[in-house]
Amino acid sequence: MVSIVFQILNNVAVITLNRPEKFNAFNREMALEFQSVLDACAIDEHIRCVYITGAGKAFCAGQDLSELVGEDAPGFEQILSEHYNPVVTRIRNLEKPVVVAVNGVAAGAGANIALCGDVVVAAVSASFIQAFSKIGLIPDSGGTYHLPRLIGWQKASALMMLGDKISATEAERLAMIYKVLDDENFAEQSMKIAATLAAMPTKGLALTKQALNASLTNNLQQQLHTEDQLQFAAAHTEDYAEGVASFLEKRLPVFKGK
Ligand code: LHQ
Repeated sequence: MVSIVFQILNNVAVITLNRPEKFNAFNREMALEFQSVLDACAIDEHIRCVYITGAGKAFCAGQDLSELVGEDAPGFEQILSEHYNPVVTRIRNLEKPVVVAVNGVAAGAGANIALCGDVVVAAVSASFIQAFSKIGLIPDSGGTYHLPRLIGWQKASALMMLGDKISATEAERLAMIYKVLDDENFAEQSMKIAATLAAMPTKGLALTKQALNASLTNNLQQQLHTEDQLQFAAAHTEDYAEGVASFLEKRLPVFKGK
């Protein structure tokens, strides 16, 4: 692995985008390595939360623009279908919570991949920019799907067209992200959130994620039906039994992610 650092700390998989000299911009290698570590997270049952961050100053500057020129440049169709779309799909379909810790600037596809997280936090000095319009492209990596749903049509439309860089504080105010955290102990504080999630009922969280995904396209009746089915599945997990037992026995629960 060259462009991604992959570590497992207790039950948290830490994925670090690791091309700091390029602000962690995506080249083909990084996109393929990212997919392969997300696949590893999906099948390893010891991993109960995934934490994604960037090495160095930036979170991710989107597509490495220097990869787009020259004879070996990948085609646009290849870039979306083989690089970004599989990453977005994997994060949204992963049956585990994904924390995205935006440690610095998140631009273009980097900004929109950040928005795929289940819990997105940012360092106070971080920023977000829908950089696409500045080079004549349209927002991709699920941005046109997630951003208007997160912050409303008008704000999304203006940010995508104007390409304004917004601060992490503004992103929090707009409800684009969950929370801003201090720069000083950002890694530690954001990892604490991941550790909390990793000790929770993993299957219940995965079913919650599934319900939220379905809600993006369901009507109310369909969603109530989805909740019926997913709640039934949650009620058959060991962690549900432990949750109720520990409450009645007035003790702390020990969830196993089963
Ligand atoms: C970079 C990059 C970068 C290479 C910073 N590439 N080197 C989908 C469909 C198909 C094809 C196209 O792409 C896509 C998806 C996309 O993501 S399109 C959008 C691509 N991204 C951008 O257009 C963002 C370009 N970068 C910027 O606007 C700025 O660099 C940001 C706002 C990210 C950071 O600005 P500053 O803090 O002022 O830093 P900087 O501009 O000085 O950059 C630092 C270094 O990182 C610099 O290298 P150098 O060797 O000069 O120090 C940049 O060249 C390099 N870098 N982004 N995307």
